[in-house]
Amino acid sequence: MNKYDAVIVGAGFSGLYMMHRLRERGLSVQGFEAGSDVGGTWYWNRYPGARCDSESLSYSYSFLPELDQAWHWPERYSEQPEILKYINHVATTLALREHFEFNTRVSSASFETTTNTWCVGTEHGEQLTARFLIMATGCLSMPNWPKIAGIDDFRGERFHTGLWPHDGVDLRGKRVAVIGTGSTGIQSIPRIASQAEELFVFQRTANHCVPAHNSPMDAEAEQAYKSRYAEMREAARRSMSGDVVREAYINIMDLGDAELHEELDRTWALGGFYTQYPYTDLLTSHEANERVAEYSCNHIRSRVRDPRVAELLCAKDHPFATKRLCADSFYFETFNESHVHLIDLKATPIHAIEAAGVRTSERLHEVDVIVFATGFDAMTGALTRVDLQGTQGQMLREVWQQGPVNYLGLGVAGFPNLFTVTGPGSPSVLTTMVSSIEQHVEWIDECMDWMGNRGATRIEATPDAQTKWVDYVNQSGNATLFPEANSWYVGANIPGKARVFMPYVNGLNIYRDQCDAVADEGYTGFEIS
Ligand code: NA7
Repeated sequence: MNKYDAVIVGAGFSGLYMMHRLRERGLSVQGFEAGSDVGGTWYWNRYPGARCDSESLSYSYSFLPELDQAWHWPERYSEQPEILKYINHVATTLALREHFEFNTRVSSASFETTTNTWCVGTEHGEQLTARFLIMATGCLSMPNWPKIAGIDDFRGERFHTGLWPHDGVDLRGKRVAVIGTGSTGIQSIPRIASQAEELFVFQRTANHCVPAHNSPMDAEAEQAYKSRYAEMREAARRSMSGDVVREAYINIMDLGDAELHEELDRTWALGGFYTQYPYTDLLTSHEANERVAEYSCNHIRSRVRDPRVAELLCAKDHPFATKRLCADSFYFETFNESHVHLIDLKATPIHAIEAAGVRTSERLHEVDVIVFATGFDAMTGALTRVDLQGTQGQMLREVWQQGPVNYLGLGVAGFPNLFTVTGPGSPSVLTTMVSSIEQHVEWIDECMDWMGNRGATRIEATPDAQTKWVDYVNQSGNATLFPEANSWYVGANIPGKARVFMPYVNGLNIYRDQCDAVADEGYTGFEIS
């Protein structure tokens, strides 16, 4: 059986950087990736309109300053092919591909207490051992196919946005159903509408949405950013959001109606997360939140001609930004087109999928194609699908049945030498992902280096540190409005999943300091031997 210092699972932004760091220190590392090439999220999500909702100049690695200067991002927010091109370039330049085995899922891993190593198995039956197992498997990588009766009876074609065919799908002249109106639905629906002969959008819950205001990259702004890149990167590292936006400096409840309106006009004109980050009380005060939600709905009402449709598109069942805020590019205007129909599943739920289309309580909608924009088993799905077995033979999926537990979002008691990159209990999805990924990868690498220098072979979160961390993460989350929404943040999109608010809400800056303090104090909360 081949023996390695580490196994890395996943070749997205996380796995590639992890591989680079460990290889740079001369460790022997084997990577596995389910896809046929690198890219992770940006490899799989090739649906029409797939675009990052963090700005291009900040959504990239910060450890390649020369590439920062040389790389040109054509748009303010990058489309999937541009990001994949960047990741491919990095993988080629740093010669990372050769350390990964592609088209290969890791299916099992069990910890051997006698040797302090992980025995890792793949779906192809390979077995190998490694001192460390690093799960760089992403937060949104396990597609969710809803359990709708008759789904296999459908005669037409069906696609999940997160598993979109590499050579695209020709929707011209077709009658298309899109099920789901989260970020993915909202990005893809305008593009699909531009091709389809007829489009039926099946909406279960209207989502809060802000304009993206994507545009070609402004040459002057790009130059100005590049001239201060190092400073921008440092500011991002020290921020709550992992991005260079001004944060938490306005209290909504301190503003009168006219002032607030003017303020929201300003942030709506900037678009994207600029509409969320400036406000201190947006996610803690119902009253503040409702004022913003009302402004947002009025924005929608001004863009959609049919008042009945406009009302259906206004999110009313959860506070603003407590589900992942969606960034739209002409989403609402799409419903002004005569071939686009909005079906309100609250009024007329889907009963079944039949050979000819989607049957709601009202009627059969005959279609040629069904697009499932139904999201992911987020944050835990990619970890619990692997048979990860700890020191007592326990499976991670059993340990996490009532919700994920871990320490710092990095390590799990009973699973020594296992690290999760951007695991639940870390800031991850509430930040610009690449910033959080880099923080985790660097922390893990430094920890492994520290252990190596001391001849330590085993590190494990203590149950006590884990309990305290989980309580702290839960309490912090519960002090906000986030848990009120039936979002993937709380696992509500997956039937039977425990309802726990999973991300860490206090910001990347505070989190980073906490992780650094743990390391500086000799990895308190971990047992090292
Ligand atoms: P999301 O945000 O989880 O959205 C999934 C959508 O699919 C959402 O509107 C769901 O409605 C809907 N859905 C899920 N299951 C069903 C069933 N059974 N019937 C009808 N509608 C359903 O996933 P996305 O892919 O859009 O975005 C995921 C993240 O990727 C995003 O937040 C960004 O961070 C990138 P619901 O709201 O649950 O009622």
